[in-house]
Amino acid sequence: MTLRTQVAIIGAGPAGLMLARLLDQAGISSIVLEARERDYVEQRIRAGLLEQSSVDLLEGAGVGERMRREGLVHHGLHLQFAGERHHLPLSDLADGRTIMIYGQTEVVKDLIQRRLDDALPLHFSVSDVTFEGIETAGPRVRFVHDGAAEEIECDVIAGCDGFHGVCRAAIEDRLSFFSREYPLAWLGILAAVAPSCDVLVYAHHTSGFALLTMRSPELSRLYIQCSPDERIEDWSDEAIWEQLQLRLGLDGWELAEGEILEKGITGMRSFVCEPMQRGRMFLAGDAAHIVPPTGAKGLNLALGDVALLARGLIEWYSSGDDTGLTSYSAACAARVWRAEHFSYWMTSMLHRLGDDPFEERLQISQLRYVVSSEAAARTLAENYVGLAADRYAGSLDGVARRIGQISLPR
Ligand code: RFL
Ligand code: PHB
Repeated sequence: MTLRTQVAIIGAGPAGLMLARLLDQAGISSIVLEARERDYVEQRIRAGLLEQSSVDLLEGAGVGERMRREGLVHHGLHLQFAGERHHLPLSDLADGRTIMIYGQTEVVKDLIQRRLDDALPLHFSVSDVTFEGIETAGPRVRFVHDGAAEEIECDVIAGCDGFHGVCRAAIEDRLSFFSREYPLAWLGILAAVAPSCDVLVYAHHTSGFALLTMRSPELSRLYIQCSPDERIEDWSDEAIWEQLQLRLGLDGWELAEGEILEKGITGMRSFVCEPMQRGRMFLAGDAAHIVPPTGAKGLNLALGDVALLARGLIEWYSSGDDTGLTSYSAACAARVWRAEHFSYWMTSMLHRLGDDPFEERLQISQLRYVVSSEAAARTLAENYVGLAADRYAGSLDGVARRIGQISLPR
């Protein structure tokens, strides 16, 4: 069967679902195709920290009601190193901006529920997604759903299918890639225990990095640095708690333990592709870039991309002006590269990077600087809560000139 829509969206992660919602608000039609089942997409535990701009976007899109009720607003965080814990008052340092703890799983559930309540097309468990005519004004998407071959005729394809998706691969011969692998991974757990601290604790330790974060007043999320070649089966619950106690431990403070509900290991990489577009295919979120999780930027970047893409599409459909679309990639790149640098910097400052004591002394010196100099603390804070888009105005021109504006096939 041949279906017709304005925007075909590949992937029902936060990027694809949010784009679909923003377009629907503006009366632009879309069909969302997702490779996995609904349950899998809704249960996949990943990020948990939203910048203020992401919170504002969700609210503006009319899907922020549960987040407002259940999300935890934070004004600061703790940095811990050399047996000391220091508070960083993020909001005081960053123009009153706050962050919100609300799981990516919950963001995805809210967006899926809204899409289904609105009775708009969202197909789970699709396979064999392929493309035709990406560089023409009439691209097509072919896929298989419920055993039947289907086709979509559309104006634009939004590649929101994550790092391992098919969209970037379909245009990769014209893209440049920038990447870095780290010899690091995070072992993350979700535990049925009240968070032992009311703010996040980022801990530098000679045995490796640890992070205390949370999902709700009853659920803790905790991470420890491990090696990317380790297997989760080889980590007993006792061994995980032992490392968490060691790395997060502090005189006069206790880390409460609880049942481990979920555990997994995630490798770390930095990756950017440029440009994030070819012809009528636009990439957004993890399909176009990856950051190590230390800066908590992945989800926020994905939402930032689709806010720009939606704006470009709305302008184009309403007035024929394609400036927002042709400069989409350049506009994203400025924000993406800032987040790439911040995530790389946080990662390098906080993880055990080998056995070199020189490296460790440099890290401690940098951490001391961050907690003792207001200028250094402000640098961390304003990047962490998310720099306002207008801060990039100066650099945008340069990036646009370097990458060039990209024309749209007519
Ligand atoms: P997603 O969430 O990966 O969604 C992409 C969706 O596309 C589907 N898909 C396809 N659909 C149709 N056809 C195909 N051929 C398809 N191929 C794939 C996938 O099933 C999926 O549903 O990308 P999106 O929307 O760009 O969102 C990005 C965020 O998910 C990501 O940046 C963050 O979650 C990264 N990340 C973390 N970020 C943080 O800020 N803090 C964290 O603690 C954190 N933990 C994580 C993470 C990413 C992880 N991954 C990718 C392995 C933990 C993990 C395990
Ligand atoms: C999380 O809550 O899962 C989280 C928070 C901050 C990070 C990474 C992950 O830097």
